[in-house]
Amino acid sequence: MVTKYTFGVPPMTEAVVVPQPSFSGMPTPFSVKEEEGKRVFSYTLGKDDLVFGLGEQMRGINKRGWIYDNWNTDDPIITEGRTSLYGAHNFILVFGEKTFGAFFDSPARVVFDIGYTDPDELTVTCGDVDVYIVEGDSAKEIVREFRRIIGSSYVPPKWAFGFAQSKWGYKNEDDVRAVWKGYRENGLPLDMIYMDIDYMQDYMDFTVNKERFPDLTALAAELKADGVYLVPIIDAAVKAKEGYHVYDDGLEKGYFCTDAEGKPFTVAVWPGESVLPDVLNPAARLWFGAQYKVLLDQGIEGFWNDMNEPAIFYSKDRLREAIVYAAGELGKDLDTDAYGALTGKFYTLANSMEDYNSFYHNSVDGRHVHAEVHNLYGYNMTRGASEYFDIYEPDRRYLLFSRSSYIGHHRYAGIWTGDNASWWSHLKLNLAMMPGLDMCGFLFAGADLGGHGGNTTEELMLRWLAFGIFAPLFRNHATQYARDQECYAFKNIGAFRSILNMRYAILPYLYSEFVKCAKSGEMLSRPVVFDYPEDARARTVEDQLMIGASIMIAPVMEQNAKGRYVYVPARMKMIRLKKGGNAFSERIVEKGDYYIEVPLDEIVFFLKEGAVMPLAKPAKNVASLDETNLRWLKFIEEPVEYEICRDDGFTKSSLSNFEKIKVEP
Ligand code: MIG
Repeated sequence: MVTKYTFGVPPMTEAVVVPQPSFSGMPTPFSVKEEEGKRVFSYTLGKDDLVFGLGEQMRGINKRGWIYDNWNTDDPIITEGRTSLYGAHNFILVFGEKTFGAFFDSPARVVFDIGYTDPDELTVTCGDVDVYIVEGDSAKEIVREFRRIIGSSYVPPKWAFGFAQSKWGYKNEDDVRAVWKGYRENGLPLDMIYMDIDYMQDYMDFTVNKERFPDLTALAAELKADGVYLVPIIDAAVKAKEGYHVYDDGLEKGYFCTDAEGKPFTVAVWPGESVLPDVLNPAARLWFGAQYKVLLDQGIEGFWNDMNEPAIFYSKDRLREAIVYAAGELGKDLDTDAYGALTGKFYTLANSMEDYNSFYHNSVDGRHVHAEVHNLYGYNMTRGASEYFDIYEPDRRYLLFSRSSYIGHHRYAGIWTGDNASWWSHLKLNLAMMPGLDMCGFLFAGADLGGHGGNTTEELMLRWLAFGIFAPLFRNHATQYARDQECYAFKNIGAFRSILNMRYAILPYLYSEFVKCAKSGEMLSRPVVFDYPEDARARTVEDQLMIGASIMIAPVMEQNAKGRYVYVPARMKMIRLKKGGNAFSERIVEKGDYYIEVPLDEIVFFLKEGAVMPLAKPAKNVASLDETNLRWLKFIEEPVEYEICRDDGFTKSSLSNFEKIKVEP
């Protein structure tokens, strides 16, 4: 059951698609007060209450004990003290004395203090907001109920569940071919190669640099014949250059964000001086989406949207102010305070609140200054593309995901979690985010495997992939400043082959479970306690997850570890996948603690009692996966039925094709 309470006049977000009657008054169990023009919602947590949710955010699966500032932010230095990332997913689930969900639907800043200021107090501070209190008999039911009102999740084409290689720094056709060759010649599976900003002409969206990529259509076709899709990046900002058709056309139509006087607001991002498409205006949104056509026409079927917080390196006005200030310091003998003030003028140019308060949107519900609707930008940029795909080829599913997002976005596309680093702690953070994202509808999600910033190692890469095989978005991506981290760039290629192959072996399971969950609102990845709510130990598990209906995973996430301890909350069957999934061993384990050894080329997971899981023979790509001759992992005494998705892999209309397979003990 959902109860909606409205405070003030929050801007429209279209996060919720099943309309709810609106009440005024106390959003029980929260109390509310006004403080400095803000609303503060409070709830006293029970001593042992856990708090889940918040999608893409810092810290553990249980969010209690930290403060979270939901304001979409492009900042790639993701250290433990951070409070904002690239997404704003304002749903929490309190699990304990009372178990309930709460969604704070406001596209401006929303701060969740979850036992940070006072260990027993949960406070949520924001401006005008719709608060949805979600009740149900269990955590799972509450999530189902929330997911029901926000609408069902995006399902990409099936090939998007294959393995993807990406790196900022593939500059031309030869670089792309080298990656393709590197995978194929080493017998490593591959379904996608990503194209980062260097494929464009001067970082202009929807252009292709002809010297570097003389014939993208031919290249895309050649790779696709081998089951490898090219996936180009699209940035939010449009280069402000006369003669560039996207700029000229958008300008003429009035589709860019404007300053207080109504003139296009210019910012500097990758293309240099740029303007921001006003994606909160439905006409401008669709117009921007329609630009993807030039790439679709060249055989491209997947995109990743970047820089859409929107990220701003600096604005001309602010830069001028800083330069004027610096000029005023010229010839002075600066002390350290003066030096700090001077450098501060430049350090704070990026993503400044001053800029976010200086431009406007023509939204469906009127004119808004950007800061009031900030968290909606990436969502609507991405929605525009999705809306256009529906026109371009209505029944076809395209791969689409974005860096920045808000709840509602999950209906149109997936997300990746931005610029993580090649740190073991970020592998753990990746795991911890998955269930929170799931609660907010973001099933097609994943992190840059191996880490984006900094240098990875063979061991970290392998362990990260071994976790990543259970995440829907399975992409190795890194910055141009990092050492090579393609799987063939390492010494022990055999171990990489084994782990990547296992992804394909479990793909029929992962994909079938994904499609079921996207439609039903069930969670694909869950905290262990959601399946074992009465188990006190399960409440504290921070490094294991339930994945789909049948299994629990427990990845190794420590350097030099030969294995790890696992908490098994009930009788299960331990499965050890070996040799790329071509072989496995199994052992029944009772509830309790176990130390498991996990060599770098193996994966250990746990099958629930009464459950089965299909296993395919590994393949070089999704297209050549043989799903007719499945093997079965099973922990059953009676025959059970397993529903497997038998869609064609790319149409929306075939998604409901499931086959019920009877599995004998
Ligand atoms: O300012 O396009 O998160 O994945 O490789 C950096 C270059 C811009 C940030 C993205 C990252 C991508 C990079 N981009």
